[in-house]
Amino acid sequence: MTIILYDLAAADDRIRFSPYCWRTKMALLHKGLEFETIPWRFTDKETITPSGSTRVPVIVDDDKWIADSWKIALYLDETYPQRPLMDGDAVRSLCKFVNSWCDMSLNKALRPLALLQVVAILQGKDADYFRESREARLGMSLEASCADQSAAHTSLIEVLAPTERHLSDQSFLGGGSPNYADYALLGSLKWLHSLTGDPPLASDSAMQMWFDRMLDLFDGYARRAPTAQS
Ligand SMILES: N[C@@H](CCC(=O)N[C@@H](CS)C(=O)NCC(=O)O)C(=O)O
Repeated sequence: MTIILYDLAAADDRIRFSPYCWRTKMALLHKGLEFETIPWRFTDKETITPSGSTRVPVIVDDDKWIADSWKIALYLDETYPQRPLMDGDAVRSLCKFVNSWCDMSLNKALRPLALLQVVAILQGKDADYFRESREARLGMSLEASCADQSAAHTSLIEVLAPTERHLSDQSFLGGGSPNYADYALLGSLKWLHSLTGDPPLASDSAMQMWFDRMLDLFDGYARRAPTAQS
């Protein structure tokens, strides 16, 4: 049975830029499950009402609706134990930490590099909703929050210092092969990549080499996905 994934899209259906939906797509690919994505926009709330959520990713698997990228990852490992995303309690626990670090630290550092680019690829009521909701949350205009791009680049390098060190002598956060921690990290960087075509990583960095490896996975699925610049 094909799993349905509601996947955040720009005005152009082909541009899929949600960091959380990217986690879920990579997780589904890792498990080798068949899935179909449905383009979803910020104001399409009714279409995902059965999930009990107003946010994506949402999956529908055999009439079961599941929302939230972390809950979806747990559901997939429980329901389809082959090719685990998180093999055992200890790995699951560390992946949960990486997931929270991406949500709370990395995505925050990426925001000033991403928010204005998001408005630029939305249209009409979605662009209005995104601007109003984010400005209310930030307590300032998007322009003000994105004003200092140079400081934002410096913060991003600082936030990524631990992953740079971690990846300097191994291929993936998970070790010799990727696990859900890699997909959480990829999701965040793929957010910026989908918007700008280029996450700002130094070309000789361990992070850039890791990012290239991640884009190559699953026949280059994440590399082939169109960006707002392609
Ligand atoms: N904790 C959730 C976060 C999901 C989330 O924030 N999704 C965004 C898209 S990137 C969304 O649907 N936003 C809808 C809105 O802002 O109304 C997860 O991991 O799935």
